Amino acid sequence: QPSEADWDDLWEQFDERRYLNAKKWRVGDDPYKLYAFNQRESERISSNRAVPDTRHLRCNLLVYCTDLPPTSIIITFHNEARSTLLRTIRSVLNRTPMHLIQEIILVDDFSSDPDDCKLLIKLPKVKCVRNNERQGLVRSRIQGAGIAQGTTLTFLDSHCEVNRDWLQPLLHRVKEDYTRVVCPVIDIINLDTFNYIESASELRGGFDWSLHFQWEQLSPEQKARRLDPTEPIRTPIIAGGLFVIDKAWFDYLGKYDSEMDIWGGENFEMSFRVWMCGGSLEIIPCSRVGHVFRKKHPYIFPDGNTNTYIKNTKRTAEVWMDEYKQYYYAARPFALERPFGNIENRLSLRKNLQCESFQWYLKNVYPELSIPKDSLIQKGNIRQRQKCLETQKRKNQEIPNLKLSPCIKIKGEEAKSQV
Ligand code: LR7
Ligand code: MN
Repeated sequence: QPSEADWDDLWEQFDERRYLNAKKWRVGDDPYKLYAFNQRESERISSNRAVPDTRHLRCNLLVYCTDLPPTSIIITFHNEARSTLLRTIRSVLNRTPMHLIQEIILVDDFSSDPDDCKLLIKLPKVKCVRNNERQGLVRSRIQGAGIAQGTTLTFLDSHCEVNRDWLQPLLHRVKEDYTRVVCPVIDIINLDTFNYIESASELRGGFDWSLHFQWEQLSPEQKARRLDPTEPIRTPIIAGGLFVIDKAWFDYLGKYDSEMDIWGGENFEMSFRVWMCGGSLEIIPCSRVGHVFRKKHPYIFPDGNTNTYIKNTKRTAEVWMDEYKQYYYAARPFALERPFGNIENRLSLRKNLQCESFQWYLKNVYPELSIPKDSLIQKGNIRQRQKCLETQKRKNQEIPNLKLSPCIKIKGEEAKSQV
């Protein structure tokens, strides 16, 4: 670890004030306008600030492998505030043993100002690559992973602050078993005050059939079974932004679905894939990282928010959810008619990896997700005397024609709904 004096030298060379001052909030401007959090407050807070140690006391008793391999930290961003981006990096440099950092790879996803990223390469370990076109976070992460030299990849959002000893417990779990994909507990950095707030640790990731992510309390039984508060929590899904994965395992599992745009859905795709193809997901209570949670996106979605989310989740449903995708469509009928690109590659990936079925996932990983009884989608025939409503598949068209014709397709099944 560099000495205190060396650090001071480094920061002087970097000239933090110049970096921050060039893009400062100005009196009279709406401090929420550019980033959907309080830019003014963020700039008032030092990049070097301490954060409260939010870990359980018992975490101090744990001992981690001493020969953990260094990791490549990958941070992608599109028009991130300089103050938060810098604080993310500085918190990493301050609170991570240097020998565990292979490099910090910043992927600038075509932000308006290339200097946001470029000026940061003066900092130790920091590299910067820039997309010459907006790619979205998925392709940006693939890009970052592609140049990573470490044996593990550590992904972070661009507005985080890591807590004390955050990295060791994550790397330790992956070293023990490379098929584990592990996340810290995500503390809350308040978007108005930038206070660092401890979040509940007995939570895991869950979702509903519309593929909407939500944090879930552990059930009373799950809580009762946890004798040790430092024990990892197996989670059906990860929030998406903050995790460590073995690099070879990431590559082997098919990285990410590179056809996913801008934001959203990739955490479902990755979570289903990891579980169904032989890995596991867990949250490590002794690792804590703060994140600025926002209420809206500060950036533009070229194809629109909803369209993009639907495209990404529809690709997930089509590739990974088998017959259960009907419940996704029932929850999001709008998705039925939306284009979602070609999924051949992802289907053959799934086949080659010989992954389990979605039914297996539901049974073994997320039995709490109940199957809707009154789904909007019902099976049956629509019938008028001897005639039935039948579909005629048209070439090159997803939605078939409907017409009344003699009921030929009925095979013993009683019509459920009659006209
Ligand atoms: O076009 C883009 N290009 C990018 O590089 C759009 C975004 N980004 C970057 C962005 O600068 C940020 O660093 O991608 C990161 C995530 O975007 P945010 O911070 O605007 O979104 P978020 O915090 O709501 O994102 C959560 O869900 C996303 C779904 O696609 C990703 O998985 C994020 O990584 C994820 N963040 C977390 O998991 C942190 C905890 C939040 C929760 C729950
Ligand atoms: Mn974020």
